Amino acid sequence: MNSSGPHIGKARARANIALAKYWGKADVALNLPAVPSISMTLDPLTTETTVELRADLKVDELVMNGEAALGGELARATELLNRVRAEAGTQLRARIVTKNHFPTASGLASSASGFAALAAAARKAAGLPFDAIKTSALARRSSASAARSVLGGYVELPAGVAGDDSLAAHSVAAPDHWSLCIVVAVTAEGRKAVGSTDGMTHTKLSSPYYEAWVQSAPALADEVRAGLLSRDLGRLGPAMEQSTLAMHACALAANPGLLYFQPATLAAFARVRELRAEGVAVYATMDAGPHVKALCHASDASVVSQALGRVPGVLRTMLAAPGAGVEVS
Ligand code: 2P0
Repeated sequence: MNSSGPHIGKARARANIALAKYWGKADVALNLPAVPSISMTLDPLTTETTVELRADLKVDELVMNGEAALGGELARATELLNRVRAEAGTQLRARIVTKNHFPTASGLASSASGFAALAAAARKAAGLPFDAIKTSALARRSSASAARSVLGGYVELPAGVAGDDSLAAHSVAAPDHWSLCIVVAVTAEGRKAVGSTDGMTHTKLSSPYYEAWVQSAPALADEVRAGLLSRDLGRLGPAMEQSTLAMHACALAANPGLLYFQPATLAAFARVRELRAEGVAVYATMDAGPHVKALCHASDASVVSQALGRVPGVLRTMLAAPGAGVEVS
């Protein structure tokens, strides 16, 4: 890396929703997923991150949403920076300032947009040229879903092969390929009880259904991809619902079982199926939390949003559309 001049990188990345779910790791040390996943990158849920490499710092510093972060969050950022420093040949420590522009408790994780933005900003600060594959692989080591947020539109992260640290996400289709919408039905406030990484480890160790999930997930991802490419919601939607429910069935069967549902979760899921019976093309998905995310055509978004907003226990709804990949400046 050139020692002169300011070493600053800025990046903006968006959250994503998995249409075919990732759950379980093929290699814990390299954070490689055991199954392929396919997602939609989401507007307007963005994270903006600035990384400044400075000679006057002894340790990395992290400011998240205006507050100094320490402990595990800082350690995860330092791990990513250490990989960038090794590639760029620098010892400089970093000051990281990151801000989430998410609606309060949106029900969508910020780790995907956060690590995608950090990976891109850190590489830029270190003078490394933009490279979507390397940025995605770097983000994936920190959080596998973050590999997908590096790219815009519809994105796939294949299953990993133990020992192969090069795994990165790739584009399935651009944001304007299809104007789908995600309606998030927020059903609870606050942080989830069991984080995704711990939940996946626990599931692998104790669920009798884990191997069945890993065996069945690729065919579901194939259906999701085929439905996406042919713009066939009647094909994509059922495969997405099955992927969600199979992932949760696998986690529910762990010992003790991982129960991410709240009563309002099931009520909202049921409402989505009722809407479908009434003729609206809408399908439900969930992540490792209690919120329901409904996938529909953009033209049906207000009908779906109003219906889900009236479900008892749904606190509010929020809309998201296909968004761009990481932007570096
Ligand atoms: C997904 N989730 O495909 C799945 C569906 C949650 C449920 O990716 O351990 O934060 O950091 O790689 O990426 C959330 O897991 O997990 C996730 P790590 P990550 O979106």
